[in-house]
Amino acid sequence: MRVVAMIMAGGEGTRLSVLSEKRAKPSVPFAGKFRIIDFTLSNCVNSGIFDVAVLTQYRPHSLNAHIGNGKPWDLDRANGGVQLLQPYQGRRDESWYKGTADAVYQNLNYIRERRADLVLVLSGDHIYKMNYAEMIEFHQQKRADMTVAVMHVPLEETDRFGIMTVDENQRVIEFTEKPKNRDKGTLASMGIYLFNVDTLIKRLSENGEGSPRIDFGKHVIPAMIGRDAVYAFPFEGYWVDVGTIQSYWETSMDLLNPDNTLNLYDTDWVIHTRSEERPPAKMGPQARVSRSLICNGCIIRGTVEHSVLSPGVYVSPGAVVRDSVVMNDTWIGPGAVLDRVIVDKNVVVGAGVRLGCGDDLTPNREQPDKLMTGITIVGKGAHIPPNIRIGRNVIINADRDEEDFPTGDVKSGETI
Ligand code: ADQ
Ligand code: ADP
Repeated sequence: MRVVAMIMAGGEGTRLSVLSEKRAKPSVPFAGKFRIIDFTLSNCVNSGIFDVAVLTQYRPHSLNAHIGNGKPWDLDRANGGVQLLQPYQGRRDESWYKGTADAVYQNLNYIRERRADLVLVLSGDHIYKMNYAEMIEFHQQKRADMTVAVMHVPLEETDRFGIMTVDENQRVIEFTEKPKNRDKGTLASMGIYLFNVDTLIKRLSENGEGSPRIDFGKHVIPAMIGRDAVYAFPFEGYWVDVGTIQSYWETSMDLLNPDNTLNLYDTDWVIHTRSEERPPAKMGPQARVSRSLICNGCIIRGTVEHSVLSPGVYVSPGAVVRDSVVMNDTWIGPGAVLDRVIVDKNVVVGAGVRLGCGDDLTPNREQPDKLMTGITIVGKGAHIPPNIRIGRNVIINADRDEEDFPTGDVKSGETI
């Protein structure tokens, strides 16, 4: 059986706000030294799948640089390996991927050339560990045309997922994409699909009246129910779609929970990444670090509590970093206090700055749907002048210079 994995990495990812303004969502840093897509890429190779395509379109630079020739994942192979598939750029309007199914459709030749028997469609934004070989075995036992991985989700979240009903054999009998009403049950699609290649080609190639093939969840899967043998493969374990600032922050904090089932230290299921050489993390004489992940190249002279620090972060004496995520090479000045903040790369936090302070939970005025729970975000390369107080649900845009900062404090809910 020849399996080709197609990783969807082309969504706009606007719900991650400034974190995905300059990079595709799958290349947003996560858990200190990784990027989100590392989990899916590692799952592929750990499951024995070495034929992997990554379908990109928006802001692909850091994703391209990160994946490169695929060496960190052992995907730098002459036969198979990893391929980045961009939409054909010649005539932008026509060739842009209109959705997930259209992205695969535009690359059917790649699938044919690889002589695939099975096509595994994956998303580049999910944090989980899964052995796809078990799903493939299930698919073959059921003699399925398509198998979708499923898990139960809380009832109040069913409107974010494809929700389905199955019979006693796990065959899907009903599928509703993002139902508005909560009467469809809680069995959710994880957006992971395994197709027999013939079924895939057939269903993507028919584009008659009333059967568009733009998205898998909206168009292709619902149209298959009843016509094709579609089965639901139950997954048990940790799985999150880190699509929003809230879920990004919660998933980062989950890593610090001693009961978390996403074990990054499992030597039987290593998550691979591309990383630079850095010296070991160094703790100064007054350093106090608890319940945190601290990467190589960090120098800690202050206090870090319940936080995730990427490589090269400097925490000055008297500074406090609490319930926060701080990305590469950010400098935190003496006496600065960070509380519930996500700080992108190469930020300078001036001495004495208070970031994320007070109890005011006014939603962000420009992005109220993304920031309303008290998390403040600092975009890549911003320089925050010393001694100012910045409230909650604030967005500081990337590359914001000290000179452009408003004088005085920044109130909760502002974007600057
Ligand atoms: P969503 O994640 O909302 O729901 P979608 O927006 O289609 O669905 O994105 C799926 C993945 O494809 C994401 O990783 C996204 O970045 C990527 N993607 C989107 N458009 C793309 C394009 N044009 N080119 C390449 N990649 C693209 C889906 C299913 C639901 C299911 C949830 C589980 O539709 O049924 O429950 O995933 O998270
Ligand atoms: P990230 O913030 O996602 O980590 P990096 O700073 O690592 O991004 O950049 C990733 C790669 O993309 C680097 O090789 C960088 O040179 C390249 N890059 C970034 N922005 C651009 C751009 N606008 N045009 C071309 N290459 C870029």
